[in-house]
Amino acid sequence: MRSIKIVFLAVVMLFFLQSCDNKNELAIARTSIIALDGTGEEIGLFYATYENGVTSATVSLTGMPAGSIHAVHLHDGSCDNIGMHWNQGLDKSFCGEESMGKDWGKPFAGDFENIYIDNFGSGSRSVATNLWTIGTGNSTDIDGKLVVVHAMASDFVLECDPTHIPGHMHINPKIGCGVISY
Ligand SMILES: [Cu+2]
Repeated sequence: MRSIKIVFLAVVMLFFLQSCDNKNELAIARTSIIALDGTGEEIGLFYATYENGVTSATVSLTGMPAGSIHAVHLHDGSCDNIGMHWNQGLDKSFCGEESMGKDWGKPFAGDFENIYIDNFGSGSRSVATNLWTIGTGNSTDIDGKLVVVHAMASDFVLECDPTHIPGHMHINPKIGCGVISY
């Protein structure tokens, strides 16, 4: 009887330990992206999953001018008061950093990509990276960060050129924002 109890306890503990190790558990984060022109219109969606150390994020935009290109970055702050580019709280360039074994090629950890809009006013782009996490609570966690859509494209190649002055501000109006929620 005593040995059965011990075996039972061991099994319970094993389950408990497994549930504590959520590294391989799927985490999902999302937000709708709202126009910043005061209409409150939804102009897009952000959806991301985090599993086995990799975050796969998709941003889709609708109702945009045909043929336009829009930079999307993660920012700190709130949609009423958008802060700087989210950079894992680090004061360094991510141009030379690796993501998924390849060059990240963008100055900030939170630089998403440019989204190309088709003739119907829609466009989407997906990014998979091991630079972001969801629900880990550490500096790489994108939960609570902002998805910001800009009026124009970002030239990530130029921004990573060694002759480019770091920290120099690019005038690219913000047209949409959403708070990533896990
Ligand atoms: Cu931005």
